[in-house]
Amino acid sequence: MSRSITTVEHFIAEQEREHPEATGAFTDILLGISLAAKVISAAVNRAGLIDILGVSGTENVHGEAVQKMDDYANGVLVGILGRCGSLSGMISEEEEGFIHIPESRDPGPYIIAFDPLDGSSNIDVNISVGTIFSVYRKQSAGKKVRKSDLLQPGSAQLAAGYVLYGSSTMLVFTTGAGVHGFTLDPGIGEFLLSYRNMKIPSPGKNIYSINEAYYERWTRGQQRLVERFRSPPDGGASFSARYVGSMVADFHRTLLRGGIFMYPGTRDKPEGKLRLLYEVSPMALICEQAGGRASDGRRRVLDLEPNGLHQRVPTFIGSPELVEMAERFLAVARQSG
Ligand code: AHM
Ligand code: MG
Repeated sequence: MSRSITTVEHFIAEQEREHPEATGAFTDILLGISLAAKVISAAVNRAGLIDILGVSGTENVHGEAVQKMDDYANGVLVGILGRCGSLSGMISEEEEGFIHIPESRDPGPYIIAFDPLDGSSNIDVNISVGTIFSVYRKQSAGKKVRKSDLLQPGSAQLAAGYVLYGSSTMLVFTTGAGVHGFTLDPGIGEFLLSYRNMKIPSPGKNIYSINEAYYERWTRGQQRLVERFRSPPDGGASFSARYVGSMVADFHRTLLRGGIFMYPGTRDKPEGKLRLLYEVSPMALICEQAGGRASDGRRRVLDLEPNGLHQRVPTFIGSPELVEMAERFLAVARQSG
């Protein structure tokens, strides 16, 4: 074997050796996510067979209820992470309230927020989906989980990452010391280090990624920005558009190739669609760790103080110069009314 192989388990253990103050509790969470990702990946890969075995939400040929894939992914994460002993509780896109750890267990020092299967409607058409997660330290003392433990700004994240169930399954995460990517080798069932210290190209490819069908509902600043991408001034670089409609896939491309991914507010929904705690904040930490920028159009995403578990936020994320350009266009349009 000519090249050394590093599994995610090796990599996490190495990082722990470099940070002797680490308790191991945090490692349990990352290993739990890696296990859950493999279980969800196996299910996503078999999703097309549901038509043969039974339709989601109904019964399969064996008379067993078939769960929707996002409920299934949620159950896997809650089951595996709930048992890891390092968490005080969980926040999931699939559940309205905070998920408590069973009282029989001592609460751990961390809180995790996740979107179990983002873009899940894309599964029906065999397009990539993903899991997104974000880990915080519980701030208050004692067993009780307080609002201030749950609603922390993104800058307080200890770790963030995503799993992309694409043409291959990838786990990408940061613990605040760079962004690292692991590809699942389905033959041996291990995530192997495939990208160490990922950096977003800057300047990268001139790619803008947005659902342009909402053009008429955008603010004037947003319209002008996209008009500028479509018709650059004389001598200016031209742009391409790419939009999967699955944030993890659109973000992953942006991280590797550069460009800007946007989900802005519209005149009727100024807050946009994407959720701060478990979609935008984790991607913002990854993006900044890779040298990129993430904004709500006015402010740095990581500085936003959340006001609810499922709060939405307009999103501009990617190569720093393009995100700055978006902020400038929006500011100019605001000032000129
Ligand atoms: P979901 O959490 O309900 O799956 O919605 C989030 C997804 C993102 O993955 C994606 O960026 C966005 O919705 C696409 O929305 P739209 O269809 O409005 O472009
Ligand atoms: Mg989602």
